[in-house]
Amino acid sequence: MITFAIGLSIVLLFVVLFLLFRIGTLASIFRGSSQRAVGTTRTSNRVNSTLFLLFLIGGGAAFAWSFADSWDTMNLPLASVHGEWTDDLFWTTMVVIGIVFVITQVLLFIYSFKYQHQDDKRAYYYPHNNKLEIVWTMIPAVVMALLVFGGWKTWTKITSAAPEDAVVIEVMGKQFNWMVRYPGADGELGVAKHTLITATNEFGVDFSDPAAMDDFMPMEIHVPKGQPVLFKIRSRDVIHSVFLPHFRVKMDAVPGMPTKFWFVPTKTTDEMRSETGNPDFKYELACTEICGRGHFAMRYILIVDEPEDYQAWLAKQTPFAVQNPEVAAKFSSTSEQAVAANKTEKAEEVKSEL
Ligand SMILES: [Cu+2]
Repeated sequence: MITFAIGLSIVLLFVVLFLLFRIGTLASIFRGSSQRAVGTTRTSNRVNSTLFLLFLIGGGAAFAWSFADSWDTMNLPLASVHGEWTDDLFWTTMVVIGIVFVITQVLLFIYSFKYQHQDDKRAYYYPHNNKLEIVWTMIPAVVMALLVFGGWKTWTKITSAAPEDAVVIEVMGKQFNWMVRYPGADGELGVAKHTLITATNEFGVDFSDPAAMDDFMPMEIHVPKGQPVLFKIRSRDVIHSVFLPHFRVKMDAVPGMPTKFWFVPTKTTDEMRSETGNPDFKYELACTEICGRGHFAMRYILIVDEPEDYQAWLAKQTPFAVQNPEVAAKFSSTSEQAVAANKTEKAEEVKSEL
């Protein structure tokens, strides 16, 4: 509140100063002292044009500093195959638009300074030039078309269908954590419905589906190095977004609309630890959609193993149906209608808890 009050007083102070300046100018015009008015304009011209120049220098320095300062956090070491394609695309686009940005901004501010009003100078009247119009329309059009075409090609490659042998993992976002389900030995995720969600059966897995019986939900994601991994993404409530910055993976988790993303990890967690020199390094799955007040807490650890370590980890996992036999049992013992009624009740409970 105090900050707001201070901010408001500063704004009001500026408004008062501006009005005083305006009144001074108007008064001098009414008094008929045109010389004074011109004098004021000349001063304000000089002040403004100098400010333009200072803004160019100050803004340029701040721009360069912010780039240099956050370089390491912006450019995380890369750990996936398709990440190279997206990085190439990103940097090509960045260089092209960066060059244009710098040239246009420098010219804009320098010209504003150089061609400020001077009593003895007249602007050169130059209304039209077809050749010039064609050149500055064609060049950006061609460059933009090439960038868009390159982007489209990369996007098509990245979003193509996942290979048959991809490791399938379901990632579900909810307020406020990620939940992860593996298909188990059969390689097939059991059917899940949001109407079946309960406090225990958080995924809403339908355990009358045989494929669901070996599904397991680990506390960390493990994936094998060098093999394609397919994320099947869902959301239980609002829009979340799956973000694995080292793998350049980003895909929204949308309620009612399953999405997917596949990638091939190229560096194990251990390799990344020695590359970064950080013995505590861990790949992280974050939520990159502001999804509510617990958004910041949506963190899940992902570990890239050598394929044999991954197999060893897989062998140690216990299916959910084995860990929670009472949940799975309800699906076989109760009639379907009773189950459905029970579920709706429980789903309501879960909702009110949220
Ligand atoms: Cu979220």
